Amino acid sequence: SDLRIGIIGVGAMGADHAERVARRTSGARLVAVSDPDAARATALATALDGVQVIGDPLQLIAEVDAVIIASPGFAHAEQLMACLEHGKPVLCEKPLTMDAESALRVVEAEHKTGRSLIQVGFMRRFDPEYAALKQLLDSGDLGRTLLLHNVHRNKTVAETFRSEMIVRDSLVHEVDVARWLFDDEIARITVHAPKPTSLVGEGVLDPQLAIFEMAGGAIADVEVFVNFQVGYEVRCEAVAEKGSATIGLGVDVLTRQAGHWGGAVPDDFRVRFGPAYDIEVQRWVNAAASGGIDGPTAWDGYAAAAVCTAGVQSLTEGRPVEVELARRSEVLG
Ligand code: ISE
Repeated sequence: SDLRIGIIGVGAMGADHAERVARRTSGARLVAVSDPDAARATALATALDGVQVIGDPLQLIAEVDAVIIASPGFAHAEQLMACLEHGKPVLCEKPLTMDAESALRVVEAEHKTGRSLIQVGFMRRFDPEYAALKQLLDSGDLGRTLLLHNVHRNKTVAETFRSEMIVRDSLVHEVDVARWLFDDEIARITVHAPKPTSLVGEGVLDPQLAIFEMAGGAIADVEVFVNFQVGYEVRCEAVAEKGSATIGLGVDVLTRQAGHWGGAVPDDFRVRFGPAYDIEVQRWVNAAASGGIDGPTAWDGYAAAAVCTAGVQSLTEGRPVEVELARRSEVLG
């Protein structure tokens, strides 16, 4: 029988997942949603058949088979702990939690259950282009990977999206991409900020330019610019010993018309990464049906949080900051 899914937080991403689970995921049924904005939750539940609104997110966790957490990052720690207590598989949107310390507590609590219950929403690992890039780099055809150049731009973001959120909510994706593509930890991070665009609120450092120094000696650079105005763009070029590979060029449909050539730039990540989210959720549902996960782990969420904690410090102090990461073997035995 279908896995009964509950979603906590039905803002942009939660609503997108609700629609995905309700209409495009097999083996799963959306049965409940929870959101502090009751009107928003009710509107969504009414639009999708057979969905109950449960005010208290912790009660929702108790009542469903598996949970998707799409609430703001600051709410994740408590909700994740409740999922662990109830033994419920959970797909948690990034960031896992707000800082390294709270993320490590989640990893330790999961470890105590003896199960893998937490999957982190680093959906890029499921994007067909990123997956092909990973496969190419792992094949060894290009030799060892030396550098990554990344570009990450949003059209605009809400006013609440301050400098630290650019690190924790946007840059965190490249943190995971670098760890995953290099299969290595980030040892040191530097986050630079040029004089900000005039199109953001006072004090917001946008764009930012980050440098990740990997433990094994490779380097990744990242431009994050969340008020780019044009549209949503994510690109990654890997430079290896015998060649380079680039994804995210968005050259799907190239037109030539009226003296111009070009294509479209999507408005946001729900469009660009739509197929990745579909694959991510379907695979998670399949795994959750037998009580587990199939993707980035709580440890990956913790490692990314540790890098972002150092990243926020680098941004504030204007210097490179060493990443403090617990020893995996000590935490996970
Ligand atoms: C957003 O929160 C996301 O997670 C998107 O994937 C990211 O690209 C974007 O920059 C964030 O605003």
